[in-house]
Amino acid sequence: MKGILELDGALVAGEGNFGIVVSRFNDIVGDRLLGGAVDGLRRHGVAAERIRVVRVPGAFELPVTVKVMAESGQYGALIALGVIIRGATPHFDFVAGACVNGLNQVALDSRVPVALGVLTVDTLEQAMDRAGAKAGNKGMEAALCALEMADLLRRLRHA
Ligand code: INI
Repeated sequence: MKGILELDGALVAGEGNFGIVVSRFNDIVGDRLLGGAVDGLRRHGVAAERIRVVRVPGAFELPVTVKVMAESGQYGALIALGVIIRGATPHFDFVAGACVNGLNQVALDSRVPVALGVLTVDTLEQAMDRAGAKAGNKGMEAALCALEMADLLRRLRHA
């Protein structure tokens, strides 16, 4: 619109490193999310040397790990990948809630964008569908979000 400053992020490699934290729990799916995320970054020109992959036991461990990385000042954006599958007990809700709320808090506190590539699903089939089968690859989507947000926040800081 005329006279109005509009800003958004571009899907560019930009500068700084990209950190990917992936949980080993349900790693048959997690590895596919990781492949999608790395592919998304590489296809947009991010050199392999600028990508760091860190593995944690489960989704519950993602926030503290992402927080330490965010506080290091080495990353333009971080990508959290995991798979939480609903079981017969309330455990799913506790793990999923702590994970998603924790990741959000890290992004707000650190001002480093955190892309949420954590699947919360009812079945392994739903997870596979979202990790490269019928419903795209949420790891790839998270990587594109990380690229866009890294560029947007860089622009906002310099606007
Ligand atoms: N971790 C996951 O990443 N996904 C799950 O589905 C899951 N379930 O269902 O229990 C899960 N639990 C482990 C949790 O993330 C921690 O690693 C564990 O509690 C140790 O802190």
